[in-house]
Amino acid sequence: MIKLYGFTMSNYFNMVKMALLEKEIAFEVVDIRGSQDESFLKMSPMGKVPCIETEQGFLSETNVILEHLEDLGTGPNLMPADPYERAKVRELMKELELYLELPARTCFPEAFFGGSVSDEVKETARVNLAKGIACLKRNGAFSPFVAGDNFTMADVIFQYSANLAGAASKRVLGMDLFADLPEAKALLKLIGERASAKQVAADQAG
Ligand SMILES: N[C@@H](CCC(=O)N[C@@H](CS)C(=O)NCC(=O)O)C(=O)O
Repeated sequence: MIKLYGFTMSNYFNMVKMALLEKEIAFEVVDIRGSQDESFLKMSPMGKVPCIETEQGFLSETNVILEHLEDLGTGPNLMPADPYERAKVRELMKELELYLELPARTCFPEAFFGGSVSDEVKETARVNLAKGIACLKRNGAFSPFVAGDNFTMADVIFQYSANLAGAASKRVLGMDLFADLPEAKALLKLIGERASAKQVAADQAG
């Protein structure tokens, strides 16, 4: 059985957990934080969570794990069969990580961990997040899911990036990240109603 390493407050961990639940793949959780311990680096070379342990070995990096789960070929399809459509979903997955998650993450120390970030970091985050949202507005379908009619791996990433990015932007930048993209707010709500999202939320609440 697949082992999922990480902790419930990690949004990346929750992406993989949602994908496992959606694809009805049996798994067990190993509650662990990322670290630079030699033993952990053997499982996850950058010392980050999540990583998974399969019968063949370990895998890290969330988008790679999500694609691997799809490649196992079981459960509901979370990627389109058509190569171009599949690539478009991958494009959105990448855009969400690079242009939404990562700029928002620069504000996390102040938003969630009791630290503070400099005005320079905030200004850079504000500019980059505005570009990321513009990209999502241009490239996302939101009909109702990020890539179109069907729930895909892009929605898995969207759910756990957009929720924290929205909260961090509000707290640190005083910015309503999705003011110009109400479809994103509606989609967060829609995905939040799925059984997988409810399970993730329940596990988070302990
Ligand atoms: N690129 C990684 C990022 C994962 C990540 O940043 N995980 C955080 C927890 S949400 C972590 O392990 N941080 C510990 C660290 O950076 O040392 C992925 O896609 O999985």
